[in-house]
Amino acid sequence: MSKRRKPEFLSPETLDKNLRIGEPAQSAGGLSSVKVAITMSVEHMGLARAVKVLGQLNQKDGFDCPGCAWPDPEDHRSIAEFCENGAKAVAEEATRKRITAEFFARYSVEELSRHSDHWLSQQGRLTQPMYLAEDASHYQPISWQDAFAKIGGALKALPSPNHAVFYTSGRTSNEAAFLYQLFVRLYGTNNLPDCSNMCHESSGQAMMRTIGTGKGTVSLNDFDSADCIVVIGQNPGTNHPRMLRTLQQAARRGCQIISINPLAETGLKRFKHPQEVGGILGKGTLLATHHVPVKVNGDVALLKGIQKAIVQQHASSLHADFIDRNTEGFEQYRDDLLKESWENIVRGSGISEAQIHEVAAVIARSKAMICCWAMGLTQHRNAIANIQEIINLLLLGGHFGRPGAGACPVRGHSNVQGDRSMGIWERPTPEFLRNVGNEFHFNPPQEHGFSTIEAIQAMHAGAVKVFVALGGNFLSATPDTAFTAKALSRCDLTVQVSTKLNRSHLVTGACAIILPCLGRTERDLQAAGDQFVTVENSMGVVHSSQGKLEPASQLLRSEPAIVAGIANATLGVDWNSLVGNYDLIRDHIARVIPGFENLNARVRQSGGFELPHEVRDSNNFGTPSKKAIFTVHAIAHLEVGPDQFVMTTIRSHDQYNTTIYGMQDRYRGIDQGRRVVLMNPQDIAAQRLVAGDAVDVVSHFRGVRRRARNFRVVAYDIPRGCVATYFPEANVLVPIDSFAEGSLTPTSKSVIVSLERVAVAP
Ligand SMILES: Nc1nc2c(c(=O)[nH]1)N[C@H]1C(S)=C(S)[C@@H](COP(=O)(O)OP(=O)(O)OC[C@H]3O[C@@H](n4cnc5c(=O)[nH]c(N)nc54)[C@H](O)[C@@H]3O)O[C@H]1N2
Ligand SMILES: Nc1nc2c(c(=O)[nH]1)N[C@H]1C(S)=C(S)[C@@H](COP(=O)(O)OP(=O)(O)OC[C@H]3O[C@@H](n4cnc5c(=O)[nH]c(N)nc54)[C@H](O)[C@@H]3O)O[C@H]1N2
Ligand SMILES: [Mo]
Repeated sequence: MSKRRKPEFLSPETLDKNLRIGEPAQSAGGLSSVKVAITMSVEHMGLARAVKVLGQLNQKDGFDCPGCAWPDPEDHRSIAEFCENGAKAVAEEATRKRITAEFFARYSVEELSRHSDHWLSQQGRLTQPMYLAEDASHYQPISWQDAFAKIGGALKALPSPNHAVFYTSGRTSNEAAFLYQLFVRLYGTNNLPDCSNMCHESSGQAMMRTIGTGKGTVSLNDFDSADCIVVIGQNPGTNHPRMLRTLQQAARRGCQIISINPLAETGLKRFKHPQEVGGILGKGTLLATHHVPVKVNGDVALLKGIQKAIVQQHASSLHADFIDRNTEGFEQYRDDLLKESWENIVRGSGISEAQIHEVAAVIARSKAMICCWAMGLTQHRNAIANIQEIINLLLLGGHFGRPGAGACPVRGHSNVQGDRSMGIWERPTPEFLRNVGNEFHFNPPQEHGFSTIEAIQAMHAGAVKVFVALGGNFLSATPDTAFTAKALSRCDLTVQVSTKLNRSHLVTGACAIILPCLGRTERDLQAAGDQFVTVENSMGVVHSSQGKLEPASQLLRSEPAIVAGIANATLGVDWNSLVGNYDLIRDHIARVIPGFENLNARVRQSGGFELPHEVRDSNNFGTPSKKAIFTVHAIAHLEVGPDQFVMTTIRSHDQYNTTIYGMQDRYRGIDQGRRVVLMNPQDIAAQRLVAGDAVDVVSHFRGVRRRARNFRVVAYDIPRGCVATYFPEANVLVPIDSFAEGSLTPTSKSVIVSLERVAVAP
């Protein structure tokens, strides 16, 4: 066999020749979303299978959507409790296409890496364990036993357990996550980075320090009584489409909805409920009553402006009682706001004083406000400040511990919140470690482990030699793709537990192993019979999930079984009985993790159960003083040189993170292309460019230039000085050493770039 591919070859960077640009859509949902859901489902699954699978999606006895973490309504689930993008996520997993050993014999790793992400994910489900030997050009089949032996051998050979890293993506079930963290800690390390490090880590850290909890403080019912909902840095129409129904119901009640986003996202303009007659025929419901087109990274300035206006002009709206009784730091906070200049606020946010006053008046009137946010706030250097300004705003009006009000970080992966509850965290608390240690009679390692960025840096420096990923696509999801590729290629062994082929299978350590696992939609038959798993949604509801489809291959194993296999080969532990009956895993969870007591009984109740929530239920803040804390943040202006822009990286309507479903970003009117840079028409003209031009995007950080080739310029309604590109194509530009202070989240939403025109061959 020929020599392996060159590790520096990452992915195709070719210009999208068939790119078509149309007008952004005026409403979300409606007939087109039904059409797309049906077409995609039937294409991947066939009609009969599609009907069967979608009928079980998000039903009480069915499986949890592998898409987003938005909760299911408690008492009014419709027969089709899913959305267009949930249907795509399911089609992607329940596809009838298969990747077999012949496929890997046909394509070398180098050939595979010349294909697009879309092509890779379209090849079907992985069906058997595969092994890439050192210097081999092709993956070859390997038995489960041999694969486990190789992994166990490599882990046992390391001089210290801290030379291994164990990543998790947030789709992993509670049961698998709990076993995984247990194995890793028994092995002797806390090197448990997860996708959360790149996602809502900033939210958790910001809230923990101010309100003493890392989780949101609202439940779905609260949306029924809110009179004002702020959606900031989040695109629910694409990423949490079921939230649009919640917003629609609120809008119909007359609730004010404020969208704060550099882009006027279609999903926040109008919504046509696909399951209502009016949703097919009518104009749809107006959602956002106010749209504030803040500059990228202008949120601290904007939020401070809103609060300054409230404190100065609407002082009577402050909840003085609540502030007195439940908070500290108000005086310094108010003094700082009074000193802040409007000039600085307007320059930092890009929003006029008049519009800030208008929004402030709406918020000041609110008796019950919910603030929802996602990645638009968490992936900046000052992400913690962003989120703490939201907390300040909520505290001002006393929007905690009352119905219809609170903080709502909208989680991404369907069980990312549950994974953290189960102990997937590189910085576990001493109490958590004590509980695990007591239950399993060992001394867990106390030293904090590597987060995602630290793990990449350690691999790059040669200090980590074995990398194991329970799901996800580490190479493409992380920042600085070229740097991360080098980091992974310096490992001796990289292991991916996966359902579908992705780029992390192609950029590997000296040796690599793919372990194919069952997905959410599939039947999980173990010694004691059919098993279900549990997950926790974005609002702390724990419920069961059970797939019914026959597995994509007889060789697939469940994630708990795979973890147990690795643990057995590494530590000699026998977890067969736990894997044979997940109730036994849940019994351990119930004893180790507060809030999960009596898990087996409670999760069998219809719809599951809600975790206790001190802040929401009793204004009991978990800070040392038991009070919520007002915080002060200076407005930081990014250093943007002449001809430079602040670039944010976003998701299209046709992808799930690094999985590309298709080439259409329907709501934004972008078709058949992903290598695009959305830009204000005046900036295009000022750069002497025209829409459609081909450019390289070059990022600038601490004197280092990084280049992403062959993008096309698209004129778009985005504030001047800002541009937007898609994740993951633009990840090569995100510097590994640029991250949020206090959470180490890569700054994927504020990258300083310039554009260089490239000549296109005729
Ligand atoms: N279909 C689908 N569903 C998904 C996902 C998916 O890829 N596809 N991903 C899942 C995951 S893991 C997550 S974390 C969530 C992500 O959900 P989102 O956070 O909604 O995803 P992004 O596309 O990153 O969108 C961020 C939004 O913030 C805006 N924005 C960008 N920069 C700024 C800024 O500086 N300030 C403000 N105020 N806004 C800004 C963008 O215009 C965009 O509307 O979705 C989850 N659900
Ligand atoms: N520039 C930029 N970078 C970003 C972001 C951004 O907004 N901008 N967002 C960040 C965010 S919020 C996140 S959460 C991360 C996402 O990071 P990851 O979670 O690592 O990435 P995904 O693309 O969700 O992972 C997809 C892969 O998961 C595997 N998979 C799917 N289902 C299952 C399953 O049931 N079990 C197992 N074992 N594997 C499965 C499939 O093989 C699939 O190829 O990316 C981050 N990266
Ligand atoms: Mo995420």
